[in-house]
Amino acid sequence: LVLTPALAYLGWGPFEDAQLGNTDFHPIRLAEIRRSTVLALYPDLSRRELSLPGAMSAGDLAVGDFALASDTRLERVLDRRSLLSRRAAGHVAYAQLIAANLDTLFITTSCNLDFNEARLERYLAMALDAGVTPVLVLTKADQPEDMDVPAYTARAQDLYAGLDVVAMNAKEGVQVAQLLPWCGAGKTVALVGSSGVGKSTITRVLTGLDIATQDIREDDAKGRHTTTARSMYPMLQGGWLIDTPGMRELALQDAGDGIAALFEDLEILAASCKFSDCKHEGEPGCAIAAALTDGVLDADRLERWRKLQAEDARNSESIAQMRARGRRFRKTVKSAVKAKRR
Ligand SMILES: Nc1nc2c(ncn2[C@@H]2O[C@H](COP(=O)(O)OP(=O)(O)OP(=O)(O)O)[C@@H](O)[C@H]2O)c(=O)[nH]1
Ligand SMILES: [Mg+2]
Ligand SMILES: [Zn+2]
Repeated sequence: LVLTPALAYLGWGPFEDAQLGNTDFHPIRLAEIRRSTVLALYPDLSRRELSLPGAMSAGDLAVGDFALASDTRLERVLDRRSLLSRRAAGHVAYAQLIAANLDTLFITTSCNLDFNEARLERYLAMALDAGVTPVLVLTKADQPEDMDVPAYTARAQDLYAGLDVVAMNAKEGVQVAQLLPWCGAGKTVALVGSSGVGKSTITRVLTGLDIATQDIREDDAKGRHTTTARSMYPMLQGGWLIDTPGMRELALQDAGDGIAALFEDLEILAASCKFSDCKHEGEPGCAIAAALTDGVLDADRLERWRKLQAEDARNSESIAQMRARGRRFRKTVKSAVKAKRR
């Protein structure tokens, strides 16, 4: 298989080409994951609903995945360039896949009560962990609450050195056009954020499609979860856009690298504490404590870093434990079967 213009249009590149041996299957991209089927885009731009092979479940797949398929069935998912995932809600610890093969993540929040540093840092850590460029999109700049838009922008920029922050009224096409530098042929971007912040409003502008949006509740500025599935759409200017349902919470897992990247300045600072295992809880020679005293470190940000680290460690550990439990269980079954044979 060789890269063709039609395949390049889907976002297919040399990374995908290199994974193909001789195959008679069609190269495709997943536009939607359903309960037990997927919606696939073919290079001729036809969309087909495909069944899954027995060994594959919808939970193993992400919108944006590149894959090989027959006319009716998905056959093989290719290695991903990037993958966003979170810890799924509920008791059983498992990773929920959000989107694959992204270049950029539009982390969306409004200039109102939705703006929350701790939550935005979770999205940022998730993106950085996956090697995806984060862009912070501030919507409802036409109706800011409690402070002016430059103040929201400044707070957003303080989250991460060099972070691109774009403020807009998402209902105005010319303002949404500020996002075009991250869009265009061959690019894939996704929108994430709380319900009601305007993800689908932005999607309508960038795709020209009539996607459902809905007013938010007056009393608490919260949305109504209008979008219910993650879907990938072609953008007017080229490239692909993934709209996602609003998330109530984002629990991280195995995102240690992303957290370290987001708080790199604190990691560097902590490395110069006197004790290499310094917990920054009053030990002598603590560089973090010194920075707090000097006023160069924000106590709230330090607290958020520690909370995020602790949570990630807890969640990642329980997954490792679960895997270990699974291995022990399989071993027990195996030896029981062996004993029976004997
Ligand atoms: N004034 C104003 N209204 C906006 C803006 N962005 C979105 N809205 C409105 O906010 C409401 C919610 O927008 P949606 O695009 O449906 O929000 P969403 O993020 O897709 O929400 P979910 O699908 O529930 O996750 C709609 O009534 C939009 O018209 C904005 O920048 N300014
Ligand atoms: Mg929506
Ligand atoms: Zn210390």
